[in-house]
Amino acid sequence: THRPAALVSVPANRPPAGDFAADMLAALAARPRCLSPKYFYDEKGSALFDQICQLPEYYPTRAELALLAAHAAEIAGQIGPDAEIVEFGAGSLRKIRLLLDALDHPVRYVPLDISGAHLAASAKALQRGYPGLSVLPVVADYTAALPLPQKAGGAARRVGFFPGSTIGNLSPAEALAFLKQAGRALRGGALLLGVDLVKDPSVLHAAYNDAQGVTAAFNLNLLGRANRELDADFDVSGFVHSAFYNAPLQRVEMHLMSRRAQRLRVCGQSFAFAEGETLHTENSYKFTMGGLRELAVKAGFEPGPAWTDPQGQFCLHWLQA
Ligand code: AVJ
Repeated sequence: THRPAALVSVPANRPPAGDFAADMLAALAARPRCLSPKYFYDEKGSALFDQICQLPEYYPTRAELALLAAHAAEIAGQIGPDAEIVEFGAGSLRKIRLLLDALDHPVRYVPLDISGAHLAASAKALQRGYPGLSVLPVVADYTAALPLPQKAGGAARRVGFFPGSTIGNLSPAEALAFLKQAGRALRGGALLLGVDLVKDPSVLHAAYNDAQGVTAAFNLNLLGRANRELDADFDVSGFVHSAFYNAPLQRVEMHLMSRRAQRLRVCGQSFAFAEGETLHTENSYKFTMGGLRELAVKAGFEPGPAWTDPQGQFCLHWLQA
């Protein structure tokens, strides 16, 4: 395919929404104590997450990459020529390469991510490999609002890519609201959505309790981040990583559990933790094929083909917007 000469890459320059200090104070004052997982992703957290994706126990990344590699041509056929691709929660931009390599003349790629420095570096590296593609990184909390630029001139359609089962971080109500919003932004195009599937709880448990302790470090980094960025004095060794599958709610929960009764200060305010008390840091919802399609229909999409592996670990859904 012939690509135009190198187009300009606009640097990531929008401040991410969200207020770590205010949200942490609110979480500590609430019962139960619960904080959004978006605060995991400072530079250190983003690097730890990339390490999680390489862990032997953490199957979702490998399963999804294998699906993308196996079905790239078919997916590219669904996307069609001259498309603009918008990726939500783009991270290190590994998965998109499999799609870009299969696509017929993609016009523009717009990765959205909350982690600014990480996104800028990844976008720069991607741009080097695809000199003819316009790459426009946008730093954004896409769960709060979708600050999408106008569709690129010359783009036949706009297709969203939301891989990694990141949608599993949202409650069912939030996921529905996000999908409705994404559907409006992508109308006339489609969303390629990757979701982790309900499976044997022991497999899920291992994926979030890896032997090397990387997931524990990722979870505990939230307290380190608070100490670095907020006026906080968490004793990181006074908390332990706790992750388990909540079967009735179809989700893995991650918590930081206090090892002992302790007091700490954040932004001049004092808080107490009892022994065993937790800060709930993440939900990771798991889906069934039917459940996801039902959710997509509710949000106004028309489900198309879905690609899954023989073990039923992970699923990529094509949803017409
Ligand atoms: C990026 C939200 C999809 O839920 O599996 C990995 C984050 N947390 N290990 C997930 C995560 C602990 C991940 N998502």
